[in-house]
Amino acid sequence: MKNFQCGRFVLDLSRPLVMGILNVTPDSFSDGGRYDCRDAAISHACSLIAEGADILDIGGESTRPGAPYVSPEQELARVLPVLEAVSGLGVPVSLDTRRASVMRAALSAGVVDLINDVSALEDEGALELVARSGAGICLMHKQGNPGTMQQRPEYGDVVAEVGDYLAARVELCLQAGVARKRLLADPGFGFGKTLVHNLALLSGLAAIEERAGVPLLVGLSRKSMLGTICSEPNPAERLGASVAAALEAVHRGAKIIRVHDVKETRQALQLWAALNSMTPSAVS
Ligand code: 7PM
Repeated sequence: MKNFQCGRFVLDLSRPLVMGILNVTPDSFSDGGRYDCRDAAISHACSLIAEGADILDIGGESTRPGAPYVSPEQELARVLPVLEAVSGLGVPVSLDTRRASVMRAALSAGVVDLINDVSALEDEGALELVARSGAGICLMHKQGNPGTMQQRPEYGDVVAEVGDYLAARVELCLQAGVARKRLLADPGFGFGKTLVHNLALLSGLAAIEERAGVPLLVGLSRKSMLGTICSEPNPAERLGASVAAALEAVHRGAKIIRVHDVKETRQALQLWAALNSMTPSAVS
């Protein structure tokens, strides 16, 4: 049985887990400012938990191309009150940040269990800092930087390159003293990838997990690749595609799915688990 250790929690990865997205950025692309104040964020957190979220992911800096600059002070001022309020709800709390200073403040306040970093702890000092904590770590791949990364993404073999990068980041963490059971890897759908790259990564998830040597967390929820495939410009109208993508990711080996729509994703996973628990003869 595979366990993932993060902060105060040990999570059993023998069934897929759902990470619920709680954005506290007023400019975030699909929750468009609805949860930018503390009380609204807390009530959203409670609904996500009631819907069955296994982890809450909280971020204060939008990584959307062209998003306005958020200073480290602003980012911390947004996320810290929410982290403090939700860290007592009985569910592991993940902090989506790229900044070592934000990580340091949240870790020393004792209000986060998992650091979810779209730049895989590349910020100066981040690796050492998080290694010394007991927090879990999600290492994500991206090519380029949020402002420009979708302009001209280029790869030779995208599955091999993403796998190699994640394996190298995992190795650095291990060398810094992080136990393997504290690590997750994420191919970073949409972060410097074309539709063709994203589809290759989804089909290649098993190879990426094998190369990274740690369980995979995957985020496809409402992403623009789904909008492209389904001709749906509005992210909030991509629920069907998001649920289908989550199922496919789990089928290909993802252990944690990062989603906006917890209830619907859980239902689909429950149905899928029931079908897969039957023997072929029982199904027919
Ligand atoms: C604007 C553009 C707002 C993009 C939000 C996003 C991931 C993540 C994000 C992911 C992990 C989103 C992204 N995506 N962390 N943070 N994996 N680990 O679509 O795919 O939610 S932000």
